[in-house]
Amino acid sequence: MKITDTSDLWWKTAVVYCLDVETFLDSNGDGVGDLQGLGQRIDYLAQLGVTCLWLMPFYPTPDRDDGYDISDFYGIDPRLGTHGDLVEVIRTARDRGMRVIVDLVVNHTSDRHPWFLAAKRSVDSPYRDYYIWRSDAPPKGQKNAVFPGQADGIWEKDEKSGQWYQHSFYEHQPDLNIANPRVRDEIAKVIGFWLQLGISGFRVDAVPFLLEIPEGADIPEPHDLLKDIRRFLQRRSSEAILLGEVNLPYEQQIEYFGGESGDELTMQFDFVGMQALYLSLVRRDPAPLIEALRSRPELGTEVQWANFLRNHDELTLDKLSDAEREEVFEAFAPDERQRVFGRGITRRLPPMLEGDPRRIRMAYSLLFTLPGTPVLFYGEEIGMGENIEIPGRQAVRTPMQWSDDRNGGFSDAAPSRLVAAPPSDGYAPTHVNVATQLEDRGSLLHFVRDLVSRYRISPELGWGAFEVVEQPASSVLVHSLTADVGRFVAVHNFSEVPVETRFRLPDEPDGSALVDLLHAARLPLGPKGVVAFEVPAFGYRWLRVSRPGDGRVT
Ligand code: TEU
Repeated sequence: MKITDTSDLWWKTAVVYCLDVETFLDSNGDGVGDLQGLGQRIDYLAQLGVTCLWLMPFYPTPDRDDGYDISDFYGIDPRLGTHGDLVEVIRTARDRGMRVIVDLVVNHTSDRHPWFLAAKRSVDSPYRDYYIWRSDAPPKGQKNAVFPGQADGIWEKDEKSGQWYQHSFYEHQPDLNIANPRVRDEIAKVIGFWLQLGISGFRVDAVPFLLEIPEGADIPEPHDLLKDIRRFLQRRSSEAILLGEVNLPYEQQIEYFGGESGDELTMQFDFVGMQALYLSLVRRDPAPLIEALRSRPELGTEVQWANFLRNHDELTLDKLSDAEREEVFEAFAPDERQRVFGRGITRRLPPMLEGDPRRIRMAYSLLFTLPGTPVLFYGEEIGMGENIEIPGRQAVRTPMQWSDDRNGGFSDAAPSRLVAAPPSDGYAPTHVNVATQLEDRGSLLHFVRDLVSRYRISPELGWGAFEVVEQPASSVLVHSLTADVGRFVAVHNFSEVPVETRFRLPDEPDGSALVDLLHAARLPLGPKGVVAFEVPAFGYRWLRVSRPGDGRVT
């Protein structure tokens, strides 16, 4: 047995699926999705090939930030069910080979959280220092809140004490003071609680904000706090992970992995690569993505990138230059209503690509072949669109579309009682739904399933060393991932023009061939490892190097 047994690091080759319980399936007809509903769809997710469910916040909440404003870290929102229902979900998922991770939102609480209520009641309350206060008015030109236009600065006055509390996000989300050791103990207890219920880790919300230490606080290096959290997590559960939301440039992300020692976040979303990918899609040119991937730091064995095309927030373009952002806006969000915060797009992928199945499939093929672990947002597998009638980030948070029945099979409630209205355009449930696509072998759902199953038997994708393979076609990206199990070569044409690609894999032994994993085909490598073929408009190929006698059948 090797010291790093790859099967321990399950998350290096996981297929993560993010969903919000309230928009997945409503089992009791009140218009709100619930845990029992989710329980009924675990088999659907298993059949899709998902190996890790990420549940967005399901805690008690005044619901002014879609559940990211939490009023009890240990509870379950009563609209969604009970702890018993959650345990059933976790257990059923585990039985079908799926782990569950949950959101850990400890940068802030809701202003309805009992800690904040107590903190406001008296400056002498033991909970006062759970939050961050200043006694004088914040200076003009202060730091802006994360949601421009929705919060004015990051300080809000508490009328009773005349002091100001810090909130990085909405005014109703006071920031917790992580410099206070009692707050750190609370966070550890929350982690311990959910682990004990059987979850396999956390998606950690807004990590850089969490590590922001109030001015003048007497505290060691903030990253030591993250290291403490990680140590605690691993003591309680060796398989558990921290998947961090760190929307920062690559150089800074390295610090959140814990640098060389890799002892902070286990995984981080690749926001930079995601944004470059959109610029590449707009330009029909892989160059921006190639540049990002080349500058993406190589990681040690025990950490990982999480790749995604869309998440529940706006498609942020904040890491692009102003001109590049404008370019993506013009192509993918021509209508002002499709933009938010001056930096992001409130749409899902298929409408941005004008519903062109070739482009949509090419984008998902890319997602699954990028070095790392893919993360899907619910509904991506069937090509759901957004509801443009709903302003802001909520537009992409509409109910899962199960069938062409009323409410898309999501709920029996009157449409007016639904937690969110499905789109009524060409992406309405009558046109886009699971039931219809299950019956159609040529559907996007079956396509994504095929990608998932191929991803799962190609550990090179999660483990391999990345390399861009040189070839002459400028609209084509050929990249390879090499691991001890073998070598994977992916080919993607970003343009509508079919083009010939020709490349060399000089180090492969004589008699090697490329096996096409998506279509039954075998391309022998010529002398010096040369191979050439035509890539169709927006085409993609998944190729595995088959070496003489390597014994692999797939
Ligand atoms: O988002 C935190 C965060 O920093 C986001 O603002 C994200 O980086 C940004 O949208 C990209 O431009 C998390 C959740 O994902 C979000 O839904 C919550 O509203 C937010 O925390 C506050 O809890």
